[in-house]
Order: sequence, then structure tokens, then C-alpha cells
Amino acid sequence: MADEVVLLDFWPSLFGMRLRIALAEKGIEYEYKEEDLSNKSPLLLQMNPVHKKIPVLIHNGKPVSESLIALQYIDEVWNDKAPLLPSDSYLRAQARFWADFVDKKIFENRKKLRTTKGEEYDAAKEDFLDCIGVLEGELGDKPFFGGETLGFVDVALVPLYSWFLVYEKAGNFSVEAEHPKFIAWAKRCMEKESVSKSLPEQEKVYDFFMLTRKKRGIE
Ligand code: GS8
Repeated sequence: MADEVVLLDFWPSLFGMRLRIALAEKGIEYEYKEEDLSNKSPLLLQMNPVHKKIPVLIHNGKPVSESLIALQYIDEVWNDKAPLLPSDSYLRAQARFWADFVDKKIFENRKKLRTTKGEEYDAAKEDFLDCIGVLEGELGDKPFFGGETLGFVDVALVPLYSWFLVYEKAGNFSVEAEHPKFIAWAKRCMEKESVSKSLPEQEKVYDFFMLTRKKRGIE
């Protein structure tokens, strides 16, 4: 029986982009279902009853939630092509550590870049740039976090690049000016079709962000 793969997603979601990239890297065909998060579908509520969040990967009717867990699932199930996690246990643990760092230190804090002002904003911005610096250090001279090829940490992190215009314009700063190696890495990832076709244009994300602000009545 052919695999039936469905992805419940929302186009500007950093978490959803991770799964889009992984599925593209592995060359897996799937049905993409866009969710309206203000009016969640019965399918989403049924497939992720605990968190009620996208993304959800549904493989032959069975759901896998939480993007990093779903990424690992994809890597294990479709292990014949484009491995994301290394085979060495220690290196695998390291990759998971850095993906967890991305979630905890960047993805969970990035909201502050859009929602705070004054001193709180300055602290958030400094923290954001520090974290980018730490990641830049971890990348070192390698082309990708995964070494010579795109790996787990690359897939977990690169979606952030599609939101850069939002953060930079809102805060009037340039990541490239402070961390050029990071931007060079992001551009290298974007040269891969699996990444470029999975990430929305920065301008489109920026327009979406401005529209959402307007709807919420924020200046
Ligand atoms: C986060 C998913 C998430 O926040 C993961 O998959 O890694 N830890 C999870 N999804 C958001 C959309 S993206 O910002 C979501 O579905 N929100 C709906 C809600 O909170 O009601």
C-alpha cells in the first residue's frame, strides 16, 4: 500500500516549514491542508487533541504532533534518502541539543521582538542577537550544521529566515551587519530547492504580519 501522508499546516508557521523542508528533502508526496487557526478544523482537533496546534503530520491515518518529533519521525521512516540526523549517537544527541536550543532560546522568545517596547525590547533584541551569535559559533566553518549536507539543525532553524524582515524592520536592525556568517548560511540553505520552495517570501510574511497587527488594532 502506498503511503498516505497529510500535513496540517499554516503557511507562515516556522514549525510547519520544518516539516515541509524535510518532506521535500526526502521526496515524499503529501497532501497539504491549510488550517484557519481562528477556526480550527475538526480534523486538527481530532488529530492533535492535546495541543490543538499545527503542524500535524498524518501518516496512513496516524498523527504525529510537535515539529521536532515529527522531523525525527520522518527521518526514521523514510531513512533511505537525505538523512537528517547523524548515525553516531553522540552527534545525534548534539543535533537534538541544538534544535532544542533553537526552540527554547529563539522560537519561544521571538514574540518579544514583535510585542515589547523600550528596555524590554532592547533586552529581547540583545538576547536574540546573542543566540544567533552562539549558533554562528556552533556552525564554525562548516557549510551546514549537518556538515557538508543539510541536517536536523539546519531544517529546524532555517524557517526563521523567512521572518527576518519582520524582526529587522520592527527593530530597525540588521542581523547581516552583526552576524554575516549566519546570513551566508541561511542563503546557502535557500539555494536548496527543498528549502526555497518550503519557505514563503520574506515580503509576504511581512505583509501578513502588518495585516495581523492592523486587525488587532496595534499601531
Ligand atoms: C509549536 C506549534 C505551534 O506553536 C511544534 O510543533 O513544534 N511546539 C510546537 N503552532 C501554532 C502555529 S505557529 O506559531 C499553532 O498551531 N497555534 C494555534 C493555537 O495556539 O491555538
